[in-house]
Amino acid sequence: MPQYFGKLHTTKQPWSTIGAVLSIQRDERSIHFECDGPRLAIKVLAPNLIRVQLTPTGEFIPRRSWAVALDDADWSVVPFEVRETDETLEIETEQMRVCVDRQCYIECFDKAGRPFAQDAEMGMGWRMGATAAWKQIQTDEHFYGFGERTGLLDKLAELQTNWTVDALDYGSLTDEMYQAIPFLIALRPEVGYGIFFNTTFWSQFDIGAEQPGVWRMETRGGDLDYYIIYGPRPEQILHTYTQITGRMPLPPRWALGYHQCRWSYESETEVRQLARDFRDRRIPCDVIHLDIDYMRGFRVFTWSPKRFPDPSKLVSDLVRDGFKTVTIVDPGIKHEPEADYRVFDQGLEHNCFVRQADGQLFHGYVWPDKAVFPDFLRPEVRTWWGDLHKSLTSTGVAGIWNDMNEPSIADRPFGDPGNKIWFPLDAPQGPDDERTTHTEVHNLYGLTMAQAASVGLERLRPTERSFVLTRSGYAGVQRWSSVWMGDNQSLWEHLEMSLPMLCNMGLSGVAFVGCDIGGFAGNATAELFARWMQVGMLYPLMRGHSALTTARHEPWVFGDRVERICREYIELRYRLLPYIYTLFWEAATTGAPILRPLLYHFPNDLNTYALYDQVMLGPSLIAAPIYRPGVEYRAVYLPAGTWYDWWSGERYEGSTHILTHAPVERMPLYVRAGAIIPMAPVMQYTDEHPLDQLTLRIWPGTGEWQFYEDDGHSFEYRTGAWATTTYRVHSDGQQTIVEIGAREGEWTPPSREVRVELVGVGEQCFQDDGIARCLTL
Ligand code: MIG
Repeated sequence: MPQYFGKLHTTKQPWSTIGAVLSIQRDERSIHFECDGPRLAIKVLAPNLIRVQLTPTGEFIPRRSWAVALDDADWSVVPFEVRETDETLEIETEQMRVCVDRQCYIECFDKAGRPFAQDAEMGMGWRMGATAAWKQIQTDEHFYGFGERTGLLDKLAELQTNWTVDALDYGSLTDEMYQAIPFLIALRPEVGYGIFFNTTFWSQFDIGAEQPGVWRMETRGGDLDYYIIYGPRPEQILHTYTQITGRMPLPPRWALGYHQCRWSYESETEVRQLARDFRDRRIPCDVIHLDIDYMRGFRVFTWSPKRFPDPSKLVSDLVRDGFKTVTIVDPGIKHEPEADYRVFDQGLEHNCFVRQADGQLFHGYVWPDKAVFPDFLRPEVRTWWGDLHKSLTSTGVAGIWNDMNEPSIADRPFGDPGNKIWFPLDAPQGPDDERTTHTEVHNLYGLTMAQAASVGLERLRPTERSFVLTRSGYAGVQRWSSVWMGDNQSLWEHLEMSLPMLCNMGLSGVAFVGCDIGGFAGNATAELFARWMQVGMLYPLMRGHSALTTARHEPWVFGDRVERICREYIELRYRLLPYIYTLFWEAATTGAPILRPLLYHFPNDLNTYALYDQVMLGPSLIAAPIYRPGVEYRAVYLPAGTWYDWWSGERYEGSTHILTHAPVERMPLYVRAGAIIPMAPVMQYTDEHPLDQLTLRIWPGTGEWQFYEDDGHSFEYRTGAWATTTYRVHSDGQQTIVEIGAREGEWTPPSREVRVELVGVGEQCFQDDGIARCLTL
């Protein structure tokens, strides 16, 4: 429901609170507070990480491993001190101090004594079917993350509900979205912390909407379980948060190229023509997505014999021309007894489908009409489902796109004006020994479906990395899949919103994200499309897509001028791939976002806190796109330091605001002094040539860059077949010195020349033999 309408007023019981502490016990990792019935446990998992658990009944619900990748026992034990006074108990680690008073109010402090994550007056409480905690909002504190969110960057004064829905027609006021990621980052100068609210039940954050100065988290689960992660910097918070919920695996390099999608390229002929258009027009492209019409009557894991008579031939011809094929897979399986539809037959035989509490098969209506749904919470169902992908991978399909997995279900056949429904909340789900109901695991449907696909693909394609894309997910979805922001619209407002949306995903641990370039619903204009392709070049997932019945949105349909712009920006993407691939590696190893709001690198600069319309691609580039029609000028904020205009080389001293001119051919782009950007020649697809010419584009200043490479497609990097090279630049007043470190790792890049381009100064070349050297320019 749009936030605009606020919350419906219901009669609610007052909250019960925990009451006085009767006794305290300590063990190696935790402190247990016994109250009169309720119990509170505080665990120290790392010097910057504590876990708070409250049970009103005195019985802790056993922990389930759905989102949390690291069990409490897997953290190495860290030293902490405990001090008790009459009023409080203090827990002190190397990085933070936690005070708990006799009423169980929790307050944290950094080493300088600055408070954070302090309980507000209400502290923690519960009532029929809900538990909650209230915390204080400090002056200048702002809130980010929250997973997939519309609107702008900072979520102060908003309500954020975590309940996955098909958010068709979403706009700035939409609350529930496809993803539910109950995680936030609170930031003020010098102080930053994260909260992971470890609940899969319906939950909600109220960031000072109801009561200014107080934020609340509430869940419809019976106990309260959350992690407090001290930063203070966003990168430190994300590092720890992704230790808890996991990090993304390194995708195949081709998945970083341009993807072309439409609902639908609905026949082999059309797909072949599409591929030919890209190559003839010399517009780089790596991936073609096939939407629901490749199937026979929307039956998952089938091909339409009429429209795609020979999928293996098609897919292998595409491979020969440098294209990978990705197919959509929906969770709804056509209810079709005795029709030789083996997916339905097998699923029924092995009892894979979600049933109602009374044991009846649950069904709803989706694309194949009457449909049933696998219970992905059960490991054997995930294995079965994963193996079904063989019907696609055996034809050469290299990636899977999971849609409709909130799950999106109608209560009557498509065409009838029905309602969206979900499984009955009391529908049993999960394995026998962990049986629960849909109430608890609704938010996990997309996550577990993506997990089934990801794990299945690794079994079916054991030597090649695959690509997985999902619409729905929960905290930790990054372990299994990339994510796109569903059905956006061909509107300037949606272009504008795409940057803060993707930035907040990145600040929620999900780095591999994108929005449909050009907008999914509606018809883009030439100008909108050109501007969108410029912005799309920055999206970690760069995919153009458009809906059935809309005008076509391929890069060439808007005439020569827009085609030239699309080509130029897609080419820029391909030239930057060595840099971007290194950012993916960083995301995979540290949890850092790829696309970042400026506050990520400048968390003490209040000017960046609301800045939603500029982004950083990695640490070195700031883009300030145009996202309004007819606009050719815009203000740009350049934070502290020296910055160069990417295009003109003009130099600026930050922090400053400048007015820049950006005709439709230009997306304003700035680069940090001392930046070192590894660049490749333009290729029509990522693996057209090995990287046998590498350019290091360097801007005068002081800087360092660790460049990562591997073969881009196999899993051998996991066993050492990777290479990193550290480059450094500095100046001795007269000259600029570029140091090339010795190559590390066991992978040997192709023999190549490296061109070092010191922007505005000059260039030098050397043969890359992996040996350390020093250049003076
Ligand atoms: O009911 O598969 O968000 O990307 O093209 C619509 C058709 C189903 C919704 C997805 C969109 C996709 C479309 N799907």
